[in-house]
Amino acid sequence: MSRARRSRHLVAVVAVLTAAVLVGPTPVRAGSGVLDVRMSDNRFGPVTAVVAQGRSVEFTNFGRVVHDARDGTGLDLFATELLAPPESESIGPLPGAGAYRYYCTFHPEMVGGLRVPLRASHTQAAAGARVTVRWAAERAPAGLVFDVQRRRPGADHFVEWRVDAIAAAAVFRPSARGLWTVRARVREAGGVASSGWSPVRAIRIT
Ligand SMILES: [Cu+2]
Repeated sequence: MSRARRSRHLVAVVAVLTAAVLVGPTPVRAGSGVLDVRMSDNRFGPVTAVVAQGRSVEFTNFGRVVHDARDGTGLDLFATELLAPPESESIGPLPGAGAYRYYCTFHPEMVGGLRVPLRASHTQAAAGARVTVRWAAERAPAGLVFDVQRRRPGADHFVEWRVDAIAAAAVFRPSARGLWTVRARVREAGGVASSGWSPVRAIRIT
């Protein structure tokens, strides 16, 4: 290989690596693993699965016919290729805490859900203590925001805590004692398309 060719080759490699860093999926963190979802004829298994923040999901076709898995939230977060058995494809990580429904293009009865929970630095704390509540592994990607709601002890409804949030976490410092619950979702910035609400995270203040 001539020097000129080699340097062109190197430039191309650097360009590809840079593009991978800029647009590639967020790497799965060490020890976080990947959630496996099976496709069969015609269902996903498990139908509803809990996925930790920052984890990817791998769909594998164990059936006899082609399937895919496509985001049904309206946020267009993922869509696998058409997977013929025994192909598999990973998607994600999902942007943050929420409930994400998805479906197969070819089989209307083939629907599934992914639930990403919130995390809290403490599930129990003294009044006035700082509890870090984290609804995403990373800040909101371009075009998306987080909504976070909390429910006071004894209250029958949630109220807004963060709206249009870009940050992935916040410090919660409640003074009222009792059981607080927090939930979050991912929403289109300036729009109404959103994930469903995440499973609630309970924090007991003593
Ligand atoms: Cu299908």
